[in-house]
Amino acid sequence: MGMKFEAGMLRAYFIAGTQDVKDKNKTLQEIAKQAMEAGITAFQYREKGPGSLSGTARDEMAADLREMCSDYEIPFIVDDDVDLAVKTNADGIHVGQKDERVGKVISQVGNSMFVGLSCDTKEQVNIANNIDGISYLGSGPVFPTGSKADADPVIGVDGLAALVKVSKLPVVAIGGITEENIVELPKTGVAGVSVISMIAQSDDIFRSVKVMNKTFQE
Ligand code: TZP
Ligand code: MG
Repeated sequence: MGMKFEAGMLRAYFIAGTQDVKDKNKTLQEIAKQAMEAGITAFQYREKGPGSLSGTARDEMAADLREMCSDYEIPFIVDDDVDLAVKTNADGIHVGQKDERVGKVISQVGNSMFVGLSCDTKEQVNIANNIDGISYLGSGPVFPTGSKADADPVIGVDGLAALVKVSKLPVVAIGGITEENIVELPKTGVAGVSVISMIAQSDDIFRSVKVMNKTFQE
């Protein structure tokens, strides 16, 4: 059994894979370690798209990051890959609408880890509301993102608020969130934000993580 899900885990949620490291003088492990020291509340390993690792290199990276999360007592969440999640003893798995169907994932992982699901529309949220075994929802992209080539259309701050309103589960915002536009999000009722570039490409990871935690402090 991994860490039990709590909504506070969604406050400052960092998502990253090797493809998100643009400064070739840095490693993903170095960036993740700084983010953990700075106080992120969850880490998702998402190795996907151009520049991502596969095979043994990916498994070794996952094992490194898994161990760091354990050391810092931060939930380790795997994007989209049940086998990798099971192999690494992940605390959680996150799936999208286009990934393996969430019901199948829930039955595969049982109660060994928690499950997060991305939802873009109110219809998807209503379906998720009636599925047992989902712990939290991720939104569709709130702002335009440079980190996902096949991202769904932007939903905007109003679209985000509409999803939160119908959701029975805590919602984490995603997509194009910066230290500037993050101030627009608490009024929507989201539990927090999940970001790639705001941390992976930050010139000051401590400052960036502090902004996330301060914006959503209880
Ligand atoms: N899903 C929807 S947008 C996105 C993902 C994985 C990318 C978010 O990255 P960034 O850099 O925080 O916009
Ligand atoms: Mg996905």
